Amino acid sequence: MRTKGFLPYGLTLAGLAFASALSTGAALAQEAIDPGPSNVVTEEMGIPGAEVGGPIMSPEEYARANAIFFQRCAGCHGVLRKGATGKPLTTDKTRELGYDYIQNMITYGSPAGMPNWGTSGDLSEEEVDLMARYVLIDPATPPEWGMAKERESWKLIVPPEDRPTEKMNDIDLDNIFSVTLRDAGQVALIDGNTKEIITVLDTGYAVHISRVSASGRYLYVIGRDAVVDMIDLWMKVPSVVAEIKVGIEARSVETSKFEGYEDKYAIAGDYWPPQYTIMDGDTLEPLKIVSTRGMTYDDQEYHPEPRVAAIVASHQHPEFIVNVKETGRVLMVDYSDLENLKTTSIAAERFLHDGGFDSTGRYFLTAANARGKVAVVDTLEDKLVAVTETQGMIPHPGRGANFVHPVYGPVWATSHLGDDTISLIGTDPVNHPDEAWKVVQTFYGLGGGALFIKTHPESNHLYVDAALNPDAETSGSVAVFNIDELGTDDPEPTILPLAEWAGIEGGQPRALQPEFNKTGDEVWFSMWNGKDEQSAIVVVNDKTLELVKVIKDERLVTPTGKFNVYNTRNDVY
Ligand code: DHE
Repeated sequence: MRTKGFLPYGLTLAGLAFASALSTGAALAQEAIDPGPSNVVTEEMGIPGAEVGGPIMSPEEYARANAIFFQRCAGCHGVLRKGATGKPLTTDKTRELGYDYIQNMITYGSPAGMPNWGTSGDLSEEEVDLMARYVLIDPATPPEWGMAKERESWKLIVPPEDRPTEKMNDIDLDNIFSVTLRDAGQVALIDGNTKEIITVLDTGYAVHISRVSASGRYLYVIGRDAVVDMIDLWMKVPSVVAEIKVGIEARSVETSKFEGYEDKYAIAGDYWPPQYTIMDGDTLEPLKIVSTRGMTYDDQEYHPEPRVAAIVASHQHPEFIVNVKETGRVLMVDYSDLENLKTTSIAAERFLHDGGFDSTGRYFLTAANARGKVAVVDTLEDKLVAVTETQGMIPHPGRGANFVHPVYGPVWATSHLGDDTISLIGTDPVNHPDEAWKVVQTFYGLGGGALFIKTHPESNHLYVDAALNPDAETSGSVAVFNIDELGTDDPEPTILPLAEWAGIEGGQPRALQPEFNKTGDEVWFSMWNGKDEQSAIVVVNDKTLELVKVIKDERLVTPTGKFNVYNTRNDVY
């Protein structure tokens, strides 16, 4: 039995035999560990507290824990552990909770959205123990990443003049799915018609999202390690033509879509350092880096780590719409004059995360997930329109789902990470002014741990996953609602047991992120399993809700996000 409090092994700081060795922790750590795929951080950070006789772990352990923290935990809890989607893990909190509580939480997770890292097999018992000790130590601050480092990392693999002048393949580019192979550090491009893998490309680690240039020619992907890869879909076999590392931790990338600026710029947002980079859309040459550090929108206190979450490209102005999580600001970044950069800073809500447009492309709805709200921005007027309580715990829409409700007219839907609530928000201020920006209906999906919700203009179905639910049967299934039947009080979903259909044995394959094909008659799901387990993609007929195909291939390692080129390019969701 471990003691509650800071010293899990019942040791005193002064009594640690290896304490003196820790003052050289950084140097040792550099040599001793496998830095992992995303860990510039690990290489440059010493152990906080080492100089005063702590902490309670060896430099080797600390470096490993750092690697795991940046790969698994920092996204929700923050690099400085101040919390956002996940709870704060600063030592005033963790030492109060104590080792046992933390070890249990990491092992079993919670229905409120904390993954069951231990029982799912993602972390071994020994790694859970390591992480429980690690969060009892103060966080270290990782290094900065400015223009010199960005330029040094920039590789123009095929310059624009050496690229094809016309499409060199007969692939239906609009129906390609760009599929993240998370733990392999790759994306698979899958032909949406034949369902064959076209190619598998090396990218940054754990690509978070794929976005497509306005012309549909270039695909941009960003790894968790902030490596952006640009893929030319016109080549005989689509290939990476440029690459850059824009920081240390990142989640978002987007391209300029306004008329006259098609394919001209790309933008990437960092979690660490908190900043965004605007790049040349043809080459990824970095042009402008802007820090997001500053004052929170409400208390107006300085925040050292306001991370860039979702970015979308405005259809109304030459602007990128940049969510800054911790300050609660939506930045409308005008890219028409990069030298004299104009930015409208919209005070929205904390902690902004993901979101998407309404069906008209004018309004941007984005989750302030730790506050249970959705902020609505009018991208024509560049103004906040509403901040709406979603009535569920931790709204997590992905880009959300737009459809016409039988009673309330056009709505946008979000699911929730913290519980099974699905909330519909009215989006038509002209014909349904009483419902606009209000929650018009809530009903219930499969369980907590829902990450993504999706429909398509051609579909009469609304799909919701529960990918992070600790229960294997729940996380392996998806709930489908008939949109025509949403007029009733408590609509009942059809449950599709996708893990069973996929016929995967072993691990906990999680049904993740519904994504439609171009024509909207098929919907694809990732069956996301452990790195050493079998994963798959399951394709379902949207009209009949029957299985079309299970795509299995040994190259499909940990598939997560899937992005249909046409739907992503045109913001169809
Ligand atoms: Fe995501 C979207 C951040 C965990 C898969 N995720 C996003 C976006 C952000 C984000 C900011 C919106 C990008 C945009 O639109 O520009 N995600 C985070 C986190 O901070 C978080 C909570 C923790 C972390 O450590 O990363 C997190 N996300 C996950 C996962 O665990 C998922 C399931 C697998 C993974 O790769 O780590 C995951 N996130 C996705 C996917 C999208 C996404 C598939 C795009 C959904 C869409 O349909 O647009």
